[in-house]
Amino acid sequence: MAVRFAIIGPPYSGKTTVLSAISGIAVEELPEVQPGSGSHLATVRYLQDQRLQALHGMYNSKKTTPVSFELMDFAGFDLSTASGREQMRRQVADVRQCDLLIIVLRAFKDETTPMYRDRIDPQGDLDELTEEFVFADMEQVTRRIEKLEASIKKPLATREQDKKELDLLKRCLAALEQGKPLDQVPINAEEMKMLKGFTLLTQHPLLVIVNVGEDQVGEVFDLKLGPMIKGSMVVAGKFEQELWQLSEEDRGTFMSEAGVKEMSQDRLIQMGLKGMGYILFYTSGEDDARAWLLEEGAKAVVAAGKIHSDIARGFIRAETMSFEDLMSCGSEKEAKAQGKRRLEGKDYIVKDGDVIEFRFNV
Ligand SMILES: Nc1nc2c(ncn2[C@@H]2O[C@H](COP(=O)(O)OP(=O)(O)OP(=O)(O)O)[C@@H](O)[C@H]2O)c(=O)[nH]1
Ligand SMILES: [Mg+2]
Repeated sequence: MAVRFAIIGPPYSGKTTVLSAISGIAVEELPEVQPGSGSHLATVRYLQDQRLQALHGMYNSKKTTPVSFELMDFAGFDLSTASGREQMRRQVADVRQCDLLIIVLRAFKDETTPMYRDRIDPQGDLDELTEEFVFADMEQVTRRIEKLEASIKKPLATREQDKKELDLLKRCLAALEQGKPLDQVPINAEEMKMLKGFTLLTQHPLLVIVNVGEDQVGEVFDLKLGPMIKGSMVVAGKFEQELWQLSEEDRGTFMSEAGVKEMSQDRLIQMGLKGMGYILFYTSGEDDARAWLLEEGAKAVVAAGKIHSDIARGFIRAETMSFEDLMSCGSEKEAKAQGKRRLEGKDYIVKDGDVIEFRFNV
């Protein structure tokens, strides 16, 4: 399944606008998940990948294939009413299935857009939401603890395993009660597997986007993010959404006038990859310059398998250059001449930005 980002936050914070600003897809064209639900699922192609663009330029490839991600935009979480909380509960099951959660907070001022809780308060909105996540996880963990406590009293075959799980969950609950994210709880590999099935919200990497108006670009938002949040960025959602409709040249003019240095797609994806523990490697040639997504720490043979299972099966070697070496040499030929192209085996740990040609035999 594709890697999926959830876009969540209070009502009217500009989640759908930000989705459009990140993906370049106009709001009217966003596909709805369930008609009338107000949630959308869009595919964002990482077109602003600068390394990929540079490879395309160097190899003069006929095409480029960026990595893509799914962005799932949810209806606003209204924690101020019972029905809103109920609606949030229903949506949380889908949020849990996402790989990365992006919280969009409103900082823009606009009289025509209703204000959640009659205020514009990004810090307050963030604290409310993260607290709610901790509660939701505590509830889930507590339910399971109760079940396990009952079951270990019985002479079941699963008793030893249940005891281990109970011990783990009690430690997790204690951390949650102190508002600590679970990545601060010492958890071994076996326990990690047990915990995975719960898809707890606070175990997801969380990022924050502060959605500002054009007039607020450059303003500093000194948010207290807390230990749960992996990173934050300011995005002028509505402004950037409109930029996609312009020619490249006009876009540049508008951006410098507003003081917007870069489009947000690149920064968000970089931050997201880091938060999730993914890297990118590349394959490049006359036909196609292509980016591939890989788990950090994965071996060359695993990278080969991302392209095709045959390449992994018949793996001989991975001819590897770092992106920086390749660029500083100016061409693949020169990189080879300078000994910058390494012959790596199956167990080589692929690095972010490696440009690889796999040799295989099937
Ligand atoms: N002025 C201004 N308006 C914005 C900005 N971002 C969003 N809006 C407006 O705010 C309104 C709500 O934006 P949406 O993107 O639909 O907000 P949302 O968070 O998806 O809303 P729900 O899904 O209903 O919770 C729209 O009319 C947007 O045009 C902004 O940066 N500046
Ligand atoms: Mg929306």
